[in-house]
Amino acid sequence: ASGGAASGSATSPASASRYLSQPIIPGMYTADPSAHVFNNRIYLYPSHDIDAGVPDDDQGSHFAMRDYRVFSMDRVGAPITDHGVALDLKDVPWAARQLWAPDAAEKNGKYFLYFPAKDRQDIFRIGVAVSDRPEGPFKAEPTPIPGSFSIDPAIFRDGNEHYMVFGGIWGGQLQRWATGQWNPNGSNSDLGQPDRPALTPKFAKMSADMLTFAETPRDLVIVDEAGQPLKGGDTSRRFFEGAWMHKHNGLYYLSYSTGETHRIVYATSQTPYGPFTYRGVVLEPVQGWTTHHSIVQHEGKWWLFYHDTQMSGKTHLRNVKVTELRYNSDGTIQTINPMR
Ligand code: FUB
Repeated sequence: ASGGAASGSATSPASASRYLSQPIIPGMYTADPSAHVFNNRIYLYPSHDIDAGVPDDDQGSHFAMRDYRVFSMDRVGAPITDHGVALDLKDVPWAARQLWAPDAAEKNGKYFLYFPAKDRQDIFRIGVAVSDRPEGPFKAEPTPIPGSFSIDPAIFRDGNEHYMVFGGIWGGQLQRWATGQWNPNGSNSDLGQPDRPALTPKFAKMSADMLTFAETPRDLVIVDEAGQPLKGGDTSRRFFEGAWMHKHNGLYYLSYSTGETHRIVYATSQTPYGPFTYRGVVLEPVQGWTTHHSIVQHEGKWWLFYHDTQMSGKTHLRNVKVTELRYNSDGTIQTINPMR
């Protein structure tokens, strides 16, 4: 995430447009909504935004969240249950600050909450916490997932296997891991090589117990229509943060935020490991700097959960929304305009 100097650059004036959807969680600020269906109920695992008084910068320091809450609903449009605090920063032994976008998974009746946080060296790692119930509370493992780094974990289930896609550039620090090792003197933005292949989301199969990676994370390469990797300078299409994977009609879809160009875009592949071919825009810019989504199927329809800043007008105080996602018969996704 960023949202410092560029804060507000994607903001469409509310007076000029009508919002497509309204906030679904009143009374508090929530963002980065990861939705899953467990026991035929939709569970939401968002970030819980607060005003921590941290000044804006281009590393997203003002996103200084301290806990996670879980929400659920029978179906989209039904009343939403707030299950309260599911995990608190003070109960994560290794984490120092900034609980960013989480996700969750179920396996064999156990529920796993995956979350990024900065450790005491100010390096983003990804942790896991476990519960017997989808709403938690979750108990954090004592250390981050070994070999984890950067932000925005999203769990994709394919048959009996679970995979994690993760990563984010700029404040998400992915560029500092370009060699496979942490570079403390690395860039605050990207590789600074606009004509070279862009950084990619990372992807790893999870271990049988869901607590570690079963393999070294791999690159999810995203290519253009000519089969060439998207370049670092292709800022309207290249990966920035907030990746999500889903499967529709046997095709794998990788969707993500383009960061400073404020779009959710997508690419498709015949395999979860890619390469993924860029296909188009899922969601045009929302109000606010960040944009982050998830896609879930429930009761025969597909839903896009996302956020904007309608309730606050402030880039770090966001609110979750949902709208229907539609596919064309050729598998392409119909682009959604959040301000219509
Ligand atoms: O919520 C903090 C960060 O903002 C998330 O991790 C990013 O995806 C962006 O939404």
